[in-house]
Amino acid sequence: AFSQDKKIFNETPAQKAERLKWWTDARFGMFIHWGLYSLPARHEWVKSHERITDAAYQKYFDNFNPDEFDPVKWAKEAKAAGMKYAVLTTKHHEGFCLFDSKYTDYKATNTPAHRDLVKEFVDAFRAEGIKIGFYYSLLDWHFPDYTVDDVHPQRPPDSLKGQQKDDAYAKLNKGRDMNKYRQYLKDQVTELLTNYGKIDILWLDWTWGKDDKYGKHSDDWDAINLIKLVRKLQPGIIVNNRLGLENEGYADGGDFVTPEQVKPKELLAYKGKYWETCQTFSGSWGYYRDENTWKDQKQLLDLLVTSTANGGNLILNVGPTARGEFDYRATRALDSLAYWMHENNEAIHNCTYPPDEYNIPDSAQRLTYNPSTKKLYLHFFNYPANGKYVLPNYKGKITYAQFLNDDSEVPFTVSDNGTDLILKLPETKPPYEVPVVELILK
Ligand code: H79
Repeated sequence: AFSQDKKIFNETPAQKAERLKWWTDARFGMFIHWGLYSLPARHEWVKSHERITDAAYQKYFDNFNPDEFDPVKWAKEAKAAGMKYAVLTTKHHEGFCLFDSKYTDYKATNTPAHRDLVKEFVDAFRAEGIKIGFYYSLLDWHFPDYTVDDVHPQRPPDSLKGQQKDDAYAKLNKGRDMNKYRQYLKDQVTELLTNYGKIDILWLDWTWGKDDKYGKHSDDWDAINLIKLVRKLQPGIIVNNRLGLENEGYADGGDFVTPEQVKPKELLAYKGKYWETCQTFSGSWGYYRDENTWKDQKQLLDLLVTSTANGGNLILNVGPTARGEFDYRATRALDSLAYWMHENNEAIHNCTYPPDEYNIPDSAQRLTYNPSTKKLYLHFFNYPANGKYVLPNYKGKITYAQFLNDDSEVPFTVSDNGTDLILKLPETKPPYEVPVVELILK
């Protein structure tokens, strides 16, 4: 065991709770992965997966021409779905910058797009009242001084082992100077946190596990000085936990943990922490044309409601096309959430898990709770047969029950044992997924 009590900042738990309040209230955000990888349209890691050279990747830069890019449309779709913040990839692992950086030519302004796309994103989302987040990749597969590691497109062949492998890395990295990359990181983060007004979230991605020999660690980013710089430039900002500082024993090296692409069941483990699960519609983050297995509305609602019911956030990803649009599958999925959130957003926003006395043993359903209004929301993922639903030990705890979508009454009676309540729902399930019953507490 190592101590987790080293501190970088002087902030009390109450001060942290206050700084993160809008975010814990929000519960639901949009991730946007957009870059040159939208052109090959087969995963944002394509350059690494297929070990593509800079020369071979150049065609995507030369042909990046998002003629349908309209972030006002994106922002309206996010807002309709009940998303309160949005995090855009200003630079992903491929190294391409959507913003106009002084420190590189590898940026949108030098492509046929000819514009600072980050600026247009910020203006459009801010106008809709959506909080602004920047994703910035710590990895960089374009910057010449960034050393080759075990996911770099130029890594040695997997067949090499032991000394041969070490020699191959040494040869590849001769003359590469990570000091130059560390400076670039700080310069670009400074640009992002200086030139676009108030930035609400910084999402840095990612750092290897402690013992990964051919990976990068917090020192490779000069992580402590980097996060100090971030908080100095934007004192109210919220930063994720992927600088590797938790491994070094710093509890405040990031504000929240980031379970990526985990199943709803696994989210129970994070209750009591600040957390956000990041999830895709289909598996890939970048636009993937031929990937056809998409989560349906009920699976997406399971992620959203289970997150809220365990005191965490969901950030759901869209990978816009190379033309700059959400494709029809993404739009259809967002519309399905907008439909549900239009009726049921009160059971998500400003909600968390209820006090223990309201827990139910039925793990098929979910309970969310608004501590300010003291309202309890019962989400039916598995509709009870004959509409009869038992709430064990609930006698005397609630005064009234109704469907949240239409305020129609849900009558209840006390069970024969004298301690439980029995809700009398319609015998057949209402014609939409995940109906919510609002329980008015005594
Ligand atoms: O941008 C998307 C992906 O391209 C990128 N992150 C999302 C948001 C990504 N894909 N794979 N990875 C990152 C590998 C990293 C896995 C991690 Fe971890 C899981 C980083 C932190 C948790 C492995 C385990 C490294 C540290 C702990």
